[in-house]
Amino acid sequence: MSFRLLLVAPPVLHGVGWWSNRDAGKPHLESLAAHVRRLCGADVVELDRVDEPDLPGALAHLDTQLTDDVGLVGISCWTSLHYLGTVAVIKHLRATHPTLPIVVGGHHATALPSDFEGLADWVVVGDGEHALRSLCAAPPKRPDETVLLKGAPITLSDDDPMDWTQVGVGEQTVWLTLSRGCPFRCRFCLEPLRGAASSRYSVAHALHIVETVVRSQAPSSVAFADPLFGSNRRWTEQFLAGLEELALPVQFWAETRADLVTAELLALYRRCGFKLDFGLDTGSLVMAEVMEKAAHPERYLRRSAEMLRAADAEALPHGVYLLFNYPGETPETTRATMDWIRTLMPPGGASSGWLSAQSFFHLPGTESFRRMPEYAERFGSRVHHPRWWTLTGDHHRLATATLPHRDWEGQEDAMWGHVRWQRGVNARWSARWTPEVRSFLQTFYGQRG
Ligand code: B12
Ligand code: SF4
Repeated sequence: MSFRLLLVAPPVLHGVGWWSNRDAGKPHLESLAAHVRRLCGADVVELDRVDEPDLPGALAHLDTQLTDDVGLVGISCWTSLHYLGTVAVIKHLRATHPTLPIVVGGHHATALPSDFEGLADWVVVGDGEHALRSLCAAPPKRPDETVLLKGAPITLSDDDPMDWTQVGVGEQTVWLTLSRGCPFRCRFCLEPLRGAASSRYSVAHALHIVETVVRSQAPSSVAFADPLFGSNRRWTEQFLAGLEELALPVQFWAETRADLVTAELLALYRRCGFKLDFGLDTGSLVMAEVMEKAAHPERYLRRSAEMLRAADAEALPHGVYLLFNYPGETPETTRATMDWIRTLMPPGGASSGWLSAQSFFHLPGTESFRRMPEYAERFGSRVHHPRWWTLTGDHHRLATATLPHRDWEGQEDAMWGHVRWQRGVNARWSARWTPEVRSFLQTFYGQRG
């Protein structure tokens, strides 16, 4: 093997609360490494969780990995929170190893490749597997200027190059991606604009992957990093039926939509040992339409309410995710969502849910990012820090500093009323958890620290 590729997860420099859960795995880097291993050596370096959280500590750790055989460094600007860490790593490498070629990829790089102009040698837009393979075919040389590489979408097939006995080694939670792509077009999400192809492993291969990972690594949980788990009903039913038969001694986690499930599926998810998170986002008909949550917002909310009640009746541990303050949100739509949530829990019923209410953040690569000028005109929306990822400071505070609608002017503090409201809802919901649900969630969160 002529050279080695280092795939670097850069430090997250201003994530504060946003990045508090450092339990995110690296299925993206594991997939990239597996796809080039026949051409060169490939290793993953995680600077987002080195012992020293400070930048000098992270760079010192990187230096220990930079042996003479390293011929290419790939940096994953996976989210916009990674931007300043990516720039810091590039500058460090340029100062210490000026001839070493650098390629950058990831969701932020895909959304704004121009952010790396004059910094990286190559910027990969989209899925990185094919583009990286072409770069690694021979030891790469630095080009004169930054070159944009359009990554061809990856299609998952059962003939995959992954060594599943090696993914997430030593992790309590192993992250697995069994499908790519999503058929929906929610405007706050980056998936619809990045042009990923829709593909998935066959049910038999997916079950083989999960079984191999669990038997070889004995994790306490398996989390699915699919953009939208359960987007294909038939596949999901067959996969869960197979998983139930395997009776593996782990807990599972996935993110899906309430309008995609059925009461039978919810029961199957529970019997398999899942905690399921539902990206509901809003209970307001107006906002469901603005966010483009579904082609028929009324049907979306009706179906979601039925299924969230069914999840409680089934005692399936689950999370309900809301996104307040998306452009167009008014005090009325906020109240509509809160009223809608109240209808989920009739007096005296049992619960197995937990509510997570977030405030909209401005993310490059999304339809909402593209539409800001339109929202400004239509709703009077404003984004106070349009390039927050380039600023130093609390990134969560900077990215969420927006005015969703002119109706909030003069009462901006009230926009954050959902934080206190959420606490009250969770106190009521958790008081109604059964002992089984409580014990499941204690184990689930206990593992994550
Ligand atoms: C699953 C997931 C998570 C999981 C973690 C998954 C994991 N890796 O462990 C959880 C739920 C923890 C999570 C959290 C967050 N997430 Co998230 N997440 C996703 C999701 C749905 C799938 C990611 C995934 O694993 N895909 C499959 C893997 C195999 O590939 P991939 O990530 O797509 O990477 C490919 C390319 O980006 C490229 N690539 C990546 N790195 C590199 C490097 C090089 C050198 C090259 C050449 C190419 C390349 O090639 C890869 C392989 O094809 C994406 C949306 C999506 N559709 O992708 C959002 C997404 C990445 N998340 C996002 C965000 C913002 C977050 C949070 C900050 C959100 C929050 N509310 O707190 C947190 C971060 C906190 C944390 N501690 O991680 C945004 C990023 C957008 C942006 N501009 O920043 C996305 C795009 C969702 C969105 N809103 O649109 N997330
Ligand atoms: S938020 Fe979920 S359902 Fe909506 S487009 Fe993104 S991945 Fe698909």
